[in-house]
Amino acid sequence: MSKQDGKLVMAHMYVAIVCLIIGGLAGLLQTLVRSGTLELPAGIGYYQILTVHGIILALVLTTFFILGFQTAAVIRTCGELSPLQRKLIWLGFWVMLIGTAMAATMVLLNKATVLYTFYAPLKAHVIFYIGMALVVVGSWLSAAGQVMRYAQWKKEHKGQKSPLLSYMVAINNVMWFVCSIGVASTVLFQMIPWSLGLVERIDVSLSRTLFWYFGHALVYFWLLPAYMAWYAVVPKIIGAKAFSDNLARMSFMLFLFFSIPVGIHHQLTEPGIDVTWKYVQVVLTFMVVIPSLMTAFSLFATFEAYGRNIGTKGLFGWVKTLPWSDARFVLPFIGMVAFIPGGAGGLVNASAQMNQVVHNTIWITGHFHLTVATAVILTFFGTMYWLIPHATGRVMTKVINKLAIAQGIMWAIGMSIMSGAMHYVGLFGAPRRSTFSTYGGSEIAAEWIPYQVIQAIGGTILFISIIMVVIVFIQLAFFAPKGYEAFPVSEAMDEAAPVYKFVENWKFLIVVTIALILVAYTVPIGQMFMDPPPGAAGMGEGKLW
Ligand code: HAS
Repeated sequence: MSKQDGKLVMAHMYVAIVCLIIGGLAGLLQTLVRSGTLELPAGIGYYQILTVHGIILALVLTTFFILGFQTAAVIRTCGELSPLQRKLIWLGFWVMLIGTAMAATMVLLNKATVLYTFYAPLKAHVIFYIGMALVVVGSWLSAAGQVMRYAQWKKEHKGQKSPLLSYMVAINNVMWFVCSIGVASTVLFQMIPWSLGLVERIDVSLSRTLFWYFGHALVYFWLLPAYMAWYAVVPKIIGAKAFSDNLARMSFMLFLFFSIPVGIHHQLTEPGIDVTWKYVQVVLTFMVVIPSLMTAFSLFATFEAYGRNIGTKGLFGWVKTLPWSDARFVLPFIGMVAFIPGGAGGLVNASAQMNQVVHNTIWITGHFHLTVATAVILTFFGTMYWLIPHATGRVMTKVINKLAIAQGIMWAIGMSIMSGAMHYVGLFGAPRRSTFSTYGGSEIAAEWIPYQVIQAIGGTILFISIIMVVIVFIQLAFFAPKGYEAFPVSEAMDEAAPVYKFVENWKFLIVVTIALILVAYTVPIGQMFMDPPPGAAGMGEGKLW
């Protein structure tokens, strides 16, 4: 990678690592406060810390890392950026950074304690909303730069199959453009006028629906870069070929179709949305599970085929052939394993009847700590461990590699303890998003306390793991020996097979995506305008339900 592109990628990584430190510290404080072991100093609220934790980790760290990684992936597979494309990505970076600074300032001043799901009825200072809007606009600019590079490649190689990684980046970005219109609309047309006092009331139901139209696709915006690494990078690291290029493209196409028209599965307990539309979106949610199952199949097939090719015997003999002493493999692998229970928990959440048991309990927090905070983030760490030396012209050493593996294992231990306790006690009704309380001496609430202590133990181990990530990062960025670390990209076993043309027919992809969104959302959103749910407009500001 050229020096100037290395700088561009690293700028994103620096922001991501700073976010990890701040957000991780906020997470540690939360588990300590929730378990009753720590009291925050006067003037700092539990929900303020929770807002910092959610926004900095779930929204800012992920977006910067993803856009940096995707930029590197497009450069690696399509070639150098044009000056215009590079400028667009830099512009996007700065706009996001300014937006983040504005939003963060308001949160620190306690003027935007609205959690990372910042829909109504919680209200923030207008500067917070403008800041978040800038983060979205900045991400559009950066994504546009990447998509332009992919389009340029397509133009220069008419009739040829595009590089898999760049195709995946294009899918993720198109999904991002379409879904972030939801959050942009609620911020621009509802939250900003409300926060400025231009309107007295806004429709809470509509605000939540527009947020979740964006919010569920957001989780796939996090997941797909991890899948990019699983499909296209990890096979190269183990010395294998990916199972199938066509299958990978097909799975990404299905994510584009089904990631967005499913947001109402976050609102299954809400009045004001007709049960028919909840049913439709639950069915679509089960459709979005299919590409994940295809991914699981493909990964097993890649690992097993490689092992058998080099002559291992027995049902699981191939497991021994995997590179267990290479952090670039071990961390994403732990992520894959975590995604099995994480995804299974998602199926529970999406099943309407079981959702009644787990909704708004700390089970949900357990679910997303397995999915985004383990499967995705461990894959991102594993990716960082070759991407940073690749961008800075250094190489991984044996000692750093060992530390990186230890970091991944610590993460797995800490998260199993914390997320396990969250899942378990969630089933006994322990609420999410609540600080330490005995609920007036309630016997049931007393049973939750030991599990909150277990969560704090897990959280502490995770924080130690974060310190290890920072050490590895600093080593790789500034002190590791100079050299050349490749950006690993694997070939597929069916490389020579003809590609299914429709997976790259963008008119077809966009028409199907929009048609499914219209089917899933036209009537429920229409009903909100024509027949607002009782009390929707009058829930008032500042209430936390
Ligand atoms: Fe979720 C809530 C349903 C996946 C994140 N989810 C959340 C929230 C977050 C989140 C952040 O239906 C909380 C939002 C909030 O603040 O309120 N989720 C699902 C479903 C899936 C799913 C059906 N979620 C994710 C992913 C996330 C994520 C991915 C982040 C990256 N989720 C829900 C629902 C709610 C929800 C409801 C709302 C609940 C409520 O009431 O509030 C599916 O996509 C999951 C499909 C995946 C699988 C697993 C396939 C397995 C694979 C592993 C391969 C591993 C291999 C390892 C091959 C079925 C791909 C090899 C191993 C060897 C041993 C060799």
